[in-house]
Amino acid sequence: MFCWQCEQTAQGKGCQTFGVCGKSPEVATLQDLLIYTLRGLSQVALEARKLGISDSNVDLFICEAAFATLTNVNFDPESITRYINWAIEARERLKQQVRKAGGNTDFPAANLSPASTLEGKLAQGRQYGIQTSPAPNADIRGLHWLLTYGIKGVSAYAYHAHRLGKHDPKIFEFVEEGLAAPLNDKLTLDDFVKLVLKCGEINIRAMQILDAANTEAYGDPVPTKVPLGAKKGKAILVSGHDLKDLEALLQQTQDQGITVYTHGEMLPAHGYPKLKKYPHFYGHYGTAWQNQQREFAAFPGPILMTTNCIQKPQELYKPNIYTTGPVAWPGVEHIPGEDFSKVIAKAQEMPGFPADVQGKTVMVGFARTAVLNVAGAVVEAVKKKQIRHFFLVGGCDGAKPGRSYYAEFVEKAPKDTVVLTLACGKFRFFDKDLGDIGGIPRLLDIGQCNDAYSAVVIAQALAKAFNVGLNELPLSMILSWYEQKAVAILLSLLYLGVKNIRLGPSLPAFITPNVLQVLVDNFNIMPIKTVDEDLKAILG
Ligand code: SF4
Ligand code: SF3
Repeated sequence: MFCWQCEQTAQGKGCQTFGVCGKSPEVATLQDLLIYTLRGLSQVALEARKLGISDSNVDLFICEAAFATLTNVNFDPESITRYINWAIEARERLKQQVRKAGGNTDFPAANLSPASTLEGKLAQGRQYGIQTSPAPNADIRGLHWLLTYGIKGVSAYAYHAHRLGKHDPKIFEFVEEGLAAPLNDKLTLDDFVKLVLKCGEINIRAMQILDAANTEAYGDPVPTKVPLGAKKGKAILVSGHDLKDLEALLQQTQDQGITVYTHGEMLPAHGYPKLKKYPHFYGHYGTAWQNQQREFAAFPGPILMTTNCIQKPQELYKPNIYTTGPVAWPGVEHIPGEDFSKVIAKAQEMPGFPADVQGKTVMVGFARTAVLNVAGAVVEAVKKKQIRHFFLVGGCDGAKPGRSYYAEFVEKAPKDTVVLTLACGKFRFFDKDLGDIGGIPRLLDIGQCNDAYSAVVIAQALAKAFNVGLNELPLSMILSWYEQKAVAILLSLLYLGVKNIRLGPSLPAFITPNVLQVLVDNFNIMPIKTVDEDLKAILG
C-alpha cells in the first residue's frame, strides 16, 4: 500500500505498511482500485454527457463512492468491494446507452474487469496506486492526487446536499472531469494547476448548495447554548456531519424516554431551529474524533457514526456502535437506510446515565445569518478600534502534539481580537471563555467543516462593508488540515484569491517543492511557525 492523502501520513511521506488511521493494506489497495474504477466510469459519463445522456443515480453514486475513500470513513474491504462492483455495473449500463447513441466507450480504464477473487482485485489495485499510476513527473503526480483529494471533498459536500434534495449537474460534471483528468497524459502542469483551482471554484458551489440544503431544511442556525453535561436516563450519541440522519433519529426517538447527544462535528446541529425544537435533543458529549476510543467506551448508550471520523472501535463498545451512509468498519453493524430502530432498541437495553451530570456550556450557531445580523455592530467596533483583528482558526483536529498550536493561538490572541472557528479543530478550545467585545463574543463558532461556505460569506460581507478586497481585511486565516474536505476548502480559498494563509500542523506530502513554490508565489501560503512568531508577524 501507499497512501499519503491525510495529514497524519507516516513520517510525513506516506503510509506503506499500515495506515496510521487504521486502514489496512487490503482496504488501501481496494480503495486504489475503486478510485481507478471511478476514473473509468467518469470517462464514460463524460462521453455520455457529450451525447446529452446523464444519469443522476450514477453521478450521485460516484460522489458517495469517492466519499467512502475519504480518510476515516470506510475501513471495510467488503463494503469497498461492493462499491467497485456497483461502479462496474453502472459503467456497463452507461456504456450501452453511449454505444446506442453512437458514442465512444473504448477507454482503457473503462474496460477494466475486476478480478473475481480478492487476491486478484488486490493485484489489480496495486497497479493503480499512487506510485504505480503513470505520471510524467513527480510534480504532475502530486497534482493528480491534489485534484483527486479535492474531488473527494467536493463529493462529500455534494453527497450531503443531495441527501437533502439539492444538487447541481455542474458539480457532478466537474467531479467526473477531475476524476478522469489524471488518465489524460496530454495535460500539462499548467492544466492541472487550472484544474485544482477550478476544483476550488466548484467546491464553493457544492458548499453553497449544502448550506442552502441545511438552512432550508432546518432554518438558519441561531446562537444556542449547548450543555456539555448529561441528563439521567437512556442515551444515544450521534457523530459525523449528516444532519438528515440526525433528524431521522430525533423523529424516531420522540417520546421514547431517550436523550440524544451530539459528538464531534455534529455539535453545531444544536443551532438549527428545526432540530433544536426536539426536547430530547439535549447536549454534546466528548471532544474531537481522535479521542473517541476513550470517550465512546464511557458512553452508556449506542453510538451512530453518520460520516467521518470513525476510529477502530474497542471491543468494549463495538457491539454498541453503528454506521450508516458511506461509513463502515468490519464487524460493526451498518444501517443502510434511515430506520434506526436497532439503535433505539440498543439504547433501551443499555443503562444510560444513572444521574444528571453537571457540565460547562458552549455556544454554537454563529453561522452567516447570525453574524451578518450583527454586522453593523461589528463594523462599528472595528471603526472604533475596539476590534483590532479577526482570526479564522479553523479546520480539523488530529492526534499530533503540533496541533496544540491552535489552542495556544486562541489563548494568546489579544483581547481586542475576535476568533471565528469551524470544524473539529475547535475542540481544543471550544469551551474556553474568551469573553466579549461590547457584547460581541470573542469566540464565534460558525459550524462544521461543511459550513465553510458561511465563513466565506461572512468574509465577503465584511469586505463589502469596509469596501476593501478580502486580502485587505483585518482577517487572518490560521488553518489546520487533516483530511480531504479540508483540501477542497483550501482550494476554494485559493480560487477566491485569499493570500497569506497559515497552514499546519504540517504541509501535505503530495505537494512537491515545485508545486509549493507556485502556491507561495501566487498566494503566499505559509506553514505555521510558533504562536508568538505568527501573532507578531500578523499584528506587528
Ligand atoms: Fe495514512 Fe492518512 Fe492514508 Fe490513513 S488516510 S493510510 S493515515 S495517509
Ligand atoms: Fe474533523 Fe474528521 Fe476534518 Fe469536519 S471530523 S473536520 S477531521
